[in-house]
Amino acid sequence: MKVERSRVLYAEAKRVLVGGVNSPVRAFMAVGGTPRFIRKAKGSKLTDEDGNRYVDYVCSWGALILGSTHARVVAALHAAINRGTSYGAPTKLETELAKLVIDRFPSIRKIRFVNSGTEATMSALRVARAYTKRNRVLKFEGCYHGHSDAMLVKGGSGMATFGLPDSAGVTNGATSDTVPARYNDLDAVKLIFEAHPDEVAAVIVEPVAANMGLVPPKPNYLQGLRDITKKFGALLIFDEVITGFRASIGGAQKLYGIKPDLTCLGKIIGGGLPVGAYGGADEVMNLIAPSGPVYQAGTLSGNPLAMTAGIATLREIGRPGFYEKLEETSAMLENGLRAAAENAHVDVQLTRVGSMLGLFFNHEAVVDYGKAKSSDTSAYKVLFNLMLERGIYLPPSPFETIFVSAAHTREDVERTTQAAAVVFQRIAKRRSVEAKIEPSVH
Ligand code: KE4
Repeated sequence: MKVERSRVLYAEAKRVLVGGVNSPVRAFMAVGGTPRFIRKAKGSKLTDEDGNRYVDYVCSWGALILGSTHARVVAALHAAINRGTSYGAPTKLETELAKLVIDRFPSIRKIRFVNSGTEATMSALRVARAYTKRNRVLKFEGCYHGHSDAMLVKGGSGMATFGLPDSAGVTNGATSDTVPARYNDLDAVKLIFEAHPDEVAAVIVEPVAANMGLVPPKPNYLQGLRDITKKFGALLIFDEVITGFRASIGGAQKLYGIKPDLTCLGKIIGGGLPVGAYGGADEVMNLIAPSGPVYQAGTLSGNPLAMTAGIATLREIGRPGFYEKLEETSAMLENGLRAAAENAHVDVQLTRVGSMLGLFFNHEAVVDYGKAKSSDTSAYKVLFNLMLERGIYLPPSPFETIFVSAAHTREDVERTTQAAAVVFQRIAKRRSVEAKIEPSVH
């Protein structure tokens, strides 16, 4: 596969953009090789600057549930752009998108739009602290809530240690009130609350963890978090930046029947344009400026183009049969990948919630970050690169999620699973050769 243009563009980019990219995962550090510079996209396909076409399973990290350049989203943006790109003043579009979200998320009565998922979670934590008048926040290892200081905390047993920064430039002070715990482990949460009964303002969780690979919640796990937070007077924050309108039309909270106190959204509600949002009950959200003492603001928050793309996208996914068709395509992909791995006798854990899939080279079920990290990430690197050569663009990291869009076709899935069958065989063969080389340790 020719990648000369991407190679040249990447070298040029690295002279002026940090690492040649504007978000680290795009640099292919986890999988090696040259990041593909994308020229255009349509439906389920990406085309790079060398003219190579790929079936896209990144979908802008989950934002593009319709696929790229959906006709009605494009038409709506064409009309909107002639009315201006930003006014710094309120528009009826923000109210319209807010209503479309609130209609599907009964836990949300008031919402605030921002420009990223990071802003959404950062602001939700701020208002939770103001509402409860408490300082500590509990998060789970392997869950990602954007890059605000308080969320960049090292893993480790939350009960014993305060949060330690997991990034340069983040002070101990910024993370000392962040308590990390293991995902899918209710006992750890109970111990933390029993140790700090009146100190925890909020528990923030990805209701389906999608940033350590895809790790679904264990049965009753989310209900357990709901019960514990209610018992101790802490708020439960669902970070549904990925799962919102993805896990179901009402997100993970509808799928699992849990009512959080605050919900963070992003990605799909902007249809691929920059957007985030957080929302909840009036009594919590009315603490935010200008109604209350919690300050939060944003120049481009609720901008007319993102609102337009979001409205057009939510209208499309509200059409009858949308999720049923997405479920059918996603199940076909899961079954095809599973059969390909089994035929090659390669131990793969496949997880799926709706149109989100996880693929771990592991012989045990992956239920938390520790288990995810124990997977064979070098095998994932081989899978990624051999599939890329075959025109299948998987997430360039074993700790991301494979996304299916409404634009993915039966042919896309068949092409993907046929490529995977060949690649898994190659991985199996590589492992059997390695096994012969490695000294037997007995
Ligand atoms: P942004 O600030 O990147 O818009 O959203 C942060 C965020 C918050 N919450 C969840 C559950 C998220 O998954 C994210 C961001 N997702 C990653 C991909 N897993 C964005 C990709 C990237 O960092 O380039």
